[in-house]
Amino acid sequence: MKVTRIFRFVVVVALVLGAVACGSAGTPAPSGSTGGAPFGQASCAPNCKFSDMTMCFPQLGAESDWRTADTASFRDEAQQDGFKLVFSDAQQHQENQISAIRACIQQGVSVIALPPVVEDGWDAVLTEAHNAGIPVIIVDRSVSADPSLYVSHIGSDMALEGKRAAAEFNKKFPNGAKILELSGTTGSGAAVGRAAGFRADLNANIQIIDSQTGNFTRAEALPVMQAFLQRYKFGTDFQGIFIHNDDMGLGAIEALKAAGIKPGDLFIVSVDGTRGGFQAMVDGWFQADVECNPLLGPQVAQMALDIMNGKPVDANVLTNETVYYPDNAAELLPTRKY
Ligand code: GYE
Repeated sequence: MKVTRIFRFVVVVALVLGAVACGSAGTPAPSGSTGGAPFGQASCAPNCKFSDMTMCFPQLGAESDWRTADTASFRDEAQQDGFKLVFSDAQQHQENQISAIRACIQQGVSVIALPPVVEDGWDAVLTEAHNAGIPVIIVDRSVSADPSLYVSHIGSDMALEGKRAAAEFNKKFPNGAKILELSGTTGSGAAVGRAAGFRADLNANIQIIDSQTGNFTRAEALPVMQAFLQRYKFGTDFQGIFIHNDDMGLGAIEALKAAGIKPGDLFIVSVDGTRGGFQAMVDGWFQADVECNPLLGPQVAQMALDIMNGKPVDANVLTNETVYYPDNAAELLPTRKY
């Protein structure tokens, strides 16, 4: 009896102390709570400066030139603005990203900017971040998790990129064709979106005879292209290839060259618009390169600061992009930043 009463007293005291501590420390109120500060608002709000910010950036890997430029964009921005960047490289493994996020939660970072390697499987760790009051911005690729678990997504419209690629094939082959697809990392927002957009807009007379992943890397695309060339006769069995990024395109070119295929023998459309992609257009291998901009650091940093200051932010911010062609690739190549 007595023990129960003491226990109750302890629980009540603990709850009151907890509430006071939360309030005074300025811990962000979970979204959906009534009357509290906007989710993610920091105790320095509304005057938080970049010097108050620690941004966790569990980068997904270093698989491509796009990724290298993306990493550099965040590092440069942190240096320029004077915020702390907690960087890690997950080497394309989701479990490494999850451990990195957990370490950031432990550390009590101000914000997490997450470029998710794949779309699924984030609910548990995003809930942990949410419960800890740490706002998450999903960067670059998308997640399938409930949108209430993160504040915003900043990145490219991957489906639109796929649609833009499809438009190039539709233009080139009005009477139909057979083509191959070299796809990005299985289950990644970038590959899923590009494949879906591509299929949605591709004319019915253009048939994708095979689609395999090259995991967005040059090294993995090479053997995939070699296997394609063994299985299908170029020109007769297929006339074009849709490639989900420039690095895989460069791997594919190596295999095509080795098989004696010449630039222009096949219609190739790639994605990213890296210097390597531009060079492939100059050399006649790519007939179009759909832009995907990796320089997301400045936008993400500004949004993170706005969240800390309790300012409202958009739930989805899409990057403005275009399509590049060989005709002015040589002229533009020296101006490319990645
Ligand atoms: O296209 C590719 C990279 O997620 C948009 O990932 C990004 C993609 C990009 O490896 O090169």
